[in-house]
Amino acid sequence: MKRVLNWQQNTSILPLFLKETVLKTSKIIATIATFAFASILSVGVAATAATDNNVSIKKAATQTADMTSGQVRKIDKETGKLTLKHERIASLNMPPMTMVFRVKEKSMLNALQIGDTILFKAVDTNGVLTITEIK
Ligand SMILES: [Cu+2]
Repeated sequence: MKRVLNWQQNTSILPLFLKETVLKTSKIIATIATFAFASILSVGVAATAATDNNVSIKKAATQTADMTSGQVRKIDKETGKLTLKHERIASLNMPPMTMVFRVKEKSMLNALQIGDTILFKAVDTNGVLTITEIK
């Protein structure tokens, strides 16, 4: 009858160095498994990031570089103020919201009507958010 060596049952008869080798191998296999799993996770995260990028690129295409899309809610030609419901303004790190802006030139408001969707560029000048350009 052929005798099958089972290391778990026969560890007492195995030389010490062999037992250590078996333990080390188990640890290495566990480490490799962990790395493999981590790699699969990173690939998953990278794929998700790529998808997000595609969405951003599509959005940017409709906005042009540093301009943001907004809808005109209120126009005050007297004071040169414009209320917009705007999308995220990347350059100002501002989430989407409805707010009042000052315009650089009151004449910029002449062509606008409530409900218009515009592209605008806003800058922070000493805490005052000013629209410098409207398309
Ligand atoms: Cu805002």
